[in-house]
Amino acid sequence: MITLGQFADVPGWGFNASPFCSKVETYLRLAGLPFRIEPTLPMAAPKGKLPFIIDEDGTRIPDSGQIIAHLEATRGARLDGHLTPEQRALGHLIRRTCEESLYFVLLYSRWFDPAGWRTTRPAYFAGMPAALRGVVPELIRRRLRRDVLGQGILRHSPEEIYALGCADLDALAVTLGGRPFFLTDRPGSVDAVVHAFVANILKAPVDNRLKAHAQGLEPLVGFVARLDGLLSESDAGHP
Ligand SMILES: N[C@@H](CCC(=O)N[C@@H](CS)C(=O)NCC(=O)O)C(=O)O
Repeated sequence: MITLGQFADVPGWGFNASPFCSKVETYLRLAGLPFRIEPTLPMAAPKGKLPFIIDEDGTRIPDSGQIIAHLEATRGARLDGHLTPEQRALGHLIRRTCEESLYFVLLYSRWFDPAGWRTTRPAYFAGMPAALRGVVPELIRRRLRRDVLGQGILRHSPEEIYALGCADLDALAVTLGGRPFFLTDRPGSVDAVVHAFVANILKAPVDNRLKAHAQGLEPLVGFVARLDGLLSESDAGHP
């Protein structure tokens, strides 16, 4: 069976706070591939980031995109085999919007927006021994600050950062329009990507302009509900 190495779900949230981990978990559930979750930390991952998988032959594969490419190549193109080159290209652009743009707004909202940090700090580190809980969160935050300053988003004002994220959400909502899924009438891996980000924004108990904006975008709210329904059905079929 495939082993999925990822963060443990956040206590009280009931889902994975990492959209990259959530993406692979959703892909596996939609594809109907049996897997087990191994809660772990980034230092155990081949490239120092989560998620990674350990395939049945023991191969360790990091990076959510590479994991899905590997599974599509070795398990009979479960979700994306029917896509045309144009649909694949559009999927690529949608994925990049989520992972290379919206992700950093999400990161800001949880680690650097003071209101977000007041919620995420106790939630993310609840399971940590008290002696470490006073130090480790600030150490991680310091490294993340360096990362997002380098990436650039932290150089903007809070208003500008949230405006960037809302523009990504608007573009996703318009791209989806009245269709059930992003590329065809059945879910593909890009739907697992968008779901991972938008559901995370909608469901996390972190209130900010990004979440309020997402709540007002009916196509995206409906999309998350639709995919949640499919995931419940696929879980029922694979106990
Ligand atoms: N390109 C990677 C990104 C994975 C990623 O950024 N994971 C974050 C969690 S959302 C992580 O492990 N961060 C730990 C760290 O930076 O130390 C993928 O698609 O899997």
